[in-house]
Amino acid sequence: MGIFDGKRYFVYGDGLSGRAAIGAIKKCGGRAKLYADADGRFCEPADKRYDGAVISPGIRPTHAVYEYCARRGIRPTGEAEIGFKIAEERGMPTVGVTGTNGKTTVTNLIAAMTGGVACGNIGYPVSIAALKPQKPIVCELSSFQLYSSVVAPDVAVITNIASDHIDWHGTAAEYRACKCNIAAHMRGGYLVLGEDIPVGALETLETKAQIVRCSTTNVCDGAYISGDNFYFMGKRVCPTDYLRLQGVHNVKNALCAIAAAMCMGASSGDVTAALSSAELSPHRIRDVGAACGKRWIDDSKGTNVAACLAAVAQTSGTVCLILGGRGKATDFSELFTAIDTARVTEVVAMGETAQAIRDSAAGIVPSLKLTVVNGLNEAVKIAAKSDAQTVLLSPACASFDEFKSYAERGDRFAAAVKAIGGEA
Ligand code: UMA
Repeated sequence: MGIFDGKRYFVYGDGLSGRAAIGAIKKCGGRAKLYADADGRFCEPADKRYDGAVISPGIRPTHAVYEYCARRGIRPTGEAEIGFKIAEERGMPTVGVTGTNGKTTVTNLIAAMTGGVACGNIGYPVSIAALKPQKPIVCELSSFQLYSSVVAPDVAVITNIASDHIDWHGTAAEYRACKCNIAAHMRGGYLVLGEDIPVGALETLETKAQIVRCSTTNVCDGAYISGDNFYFMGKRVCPTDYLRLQGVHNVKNALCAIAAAMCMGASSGDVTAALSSAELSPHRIRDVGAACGKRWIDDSKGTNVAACLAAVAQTSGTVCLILGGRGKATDFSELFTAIDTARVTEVVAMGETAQAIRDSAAGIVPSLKLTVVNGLNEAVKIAAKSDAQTVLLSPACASFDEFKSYAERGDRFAAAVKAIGGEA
């Protein structure tokens, strides 16, 4: 296949997506060279004639590579765009899923409901998935990917919009605008909107797609709950208690998935089977055992305020909340304004954001008991002494100040709980 026949790209970023893009472009007839920062500095491509630049999602808009492309008239793009182009060329149906939270759960559910392959930001590059035997592509798309890539899925989903990644995008408006990009280039098809999208958050949304709504409370043109059943466009799908995943946020995730999958032609049977066999993502509100007379919950994947609040809502009894890590220009006042201090009786703040968390709590909930610690192990030791019934690690921050990933942070949390006597 030669959709990149005669095309020359440079790929910037030697990570998962950069290496996948190199392979995909070459397999499809093009030429591509890989570059990445050397000693923390921009490494200028040697050759000057390129048809495009594939820039990795972790690279910020302020990086010199974007300025380099602008100066030379080279169009910046992303690995997701390469993947979607290949999928489209091969006639594979495509779904794109974005949003602040719930992306991975919704992506996995839609893939299960449609017999598709879950890929993208989830850790499996879409440009690899698109070259495998034909199946529907169900791609999780981050705001970073939607900054550089032009995609036009058959069905797009925006699960919800809250505040995240402000350090990367510069402003909340820019972050929201990138989310809206998921539907900006669609030539038809469907755009599924989850119910937690604040009025005004889609101010830049322009799309030719048909809007499909989701609601836990009202009958709507899309997926909704009536009585104890899930419905789609007036047709009963299945009882709500078929959904294996717990928590209101997962009911909202399920509605998005039902709407997207049924827009793709999935049957009630396909949808029901997927809802009743769904597995929780690792490190998302996972009980890792009992120790020191309390339950310990790993929500290391809770890397923003909205995710943390959803985790608190799903946790029972009084809670000692472990917060902190690497900030994303996070506004912790959103957390302390919303938090119920009758339930969250204690906070342990760790990592680079510990002082900002302490300052924010002191201004809004001065009576809340809060301890600043150096790192996760110390946080676990302090939490073990609290009076709360549950200890919840839901940091509302990225992990990169102390760990390689949120998964490593969650694994280390579980190990620390085990070390103080944790039992399943
Ligand atoms: N690099 C530079 N200069 C920089 C930054 C990076 O040269 O300033 C280069 C380095 O060579 C480095 C490489 O870029 O090795 C890393 O690229 P990357 O950070 O874009 O990461 P990838 O390995 O390509 O993984 C990316 C996504 N990473 C990010 O968006 C940060 C992965 O999402 C995704 O799974 C993968 O593509 C496949 O699609 C991770 C993520 O944390 C899990 N996503 C964020 C999130 O979910 O919150 C958005």
